[in-house]
Amino acid sequence: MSPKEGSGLSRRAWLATTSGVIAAGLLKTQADAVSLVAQEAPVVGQDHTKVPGRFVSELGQRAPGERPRRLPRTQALSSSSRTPLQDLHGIITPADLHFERHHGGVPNIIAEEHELMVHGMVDRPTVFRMADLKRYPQSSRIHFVECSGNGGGVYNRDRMPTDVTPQALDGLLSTSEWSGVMLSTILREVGVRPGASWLLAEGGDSAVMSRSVPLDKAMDDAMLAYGQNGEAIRPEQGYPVRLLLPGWEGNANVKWLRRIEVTDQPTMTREETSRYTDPLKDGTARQFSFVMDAKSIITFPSYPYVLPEPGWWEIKGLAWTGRGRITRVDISTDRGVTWVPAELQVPILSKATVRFRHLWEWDGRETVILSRAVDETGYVQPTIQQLWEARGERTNYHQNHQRAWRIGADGVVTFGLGELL
Ligand SMILES: Nc1nc2c(c(=O)[nH]1)N[C@H]1C(S)=C(S)[C@@H](COP(=O)(O)O)O[C@H]1N2
Ligand SMILES: [Mo]
Repeated sequence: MSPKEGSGLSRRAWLATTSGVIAAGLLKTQADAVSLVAQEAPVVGQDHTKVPGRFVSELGQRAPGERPRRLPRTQALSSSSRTPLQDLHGIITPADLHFERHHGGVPNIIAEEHELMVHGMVDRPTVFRMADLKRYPQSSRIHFVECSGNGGGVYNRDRMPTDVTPQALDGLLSTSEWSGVMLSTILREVGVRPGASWLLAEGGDSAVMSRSVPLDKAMDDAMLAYGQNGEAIRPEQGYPVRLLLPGWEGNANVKWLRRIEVTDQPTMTREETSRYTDPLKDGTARQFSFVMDAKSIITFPSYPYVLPEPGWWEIKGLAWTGRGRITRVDISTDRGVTWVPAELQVPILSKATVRFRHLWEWDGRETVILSRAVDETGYVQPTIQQLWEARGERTNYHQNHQRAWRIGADGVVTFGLGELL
């Protein structure tokens, strides 16, 4: 056997690492052989039972052919990058593919220098170092983080593009196993005074991003997270510690957390007055729209896939809700006229993404496919018309309406929302 002719891959490397050199006795040690193999990219057609494999390494690496990327990679202080939802399996986002949203860039914080001050309406104002936080009981929980701007901005009634990927549309969504200390533990430690009802969370980045959080949420399931998928939280996600508010809009999940002030009212920071309020159709705006409503997206088939032939295809996607568990995801393969429940893939966790799948026999005719999530409160993911009817068309935040993909008779898949207007 030999490498395929004209493959462009190194025939020399193949010869060097297999029969030629080994048979000639030129390789003296196993290490000689491995170093030769390890330096070369995969060779098409190579018989891997005939050459030694790589040795162990301190850090693992992706297969060279697998290149999922966060997109776009803009160079600006205020910027974002999106998770390639269509390339992932299961519900956990690899830490290096977790979406990013920074208002003032990523600070290079040295964990040993970092301090978290907790003060205000408390009995014992305290400065915590990371080593202090890690002495408290640890919790680990799987939760999504989603920017409330997710899904907005890509389209509106006048501009309905068709070349939109799941990543471009809803890639400001990621799920991790977060580890840290429950905020309630720390608040009990400092002793919250009677009359307190809110707190201010402040970030240690150049944006000094700050948000007000109701005390109820802080005492319920809020976490000071220092771990992400088993390792230290990444700098892009708030190293060494972030506020995690499960199910609440990404913005309130303050990264690089350096200060918590317990108060008896919201502080009305810039991020909750000029930003992160939702204009309504009557000219008013709703404020403190913290909870992320139920949502779902089909990630396969989606743009830019092309279905090569009619027949059985598995529709796959993700559903999530900030109100608890997803109880059902319905699929329509006929433009929203009829719906059938998809299968939900375990685990089905509270305030975490859930995988759904539905086996579909495509008859080869043009159609539009949609998904619709239902959560444990009975909330049903609305159509875009229902969303516009309730909230008007002037906000880019909390755009959780049903997503749609058009399947052409030629199998070409495109963003299909425009088909339904
Ligand atoms: N300190 C600080 N916290 C922050 C931000 C920021 O710019 N600075 N961005 C917020 C926004 S808008 C979102 S959507 C999430 C994004 O979290 P991620 O970058 O870990 O995905 O962090 C929030 N927390
Ligand atoms: Mo955000």
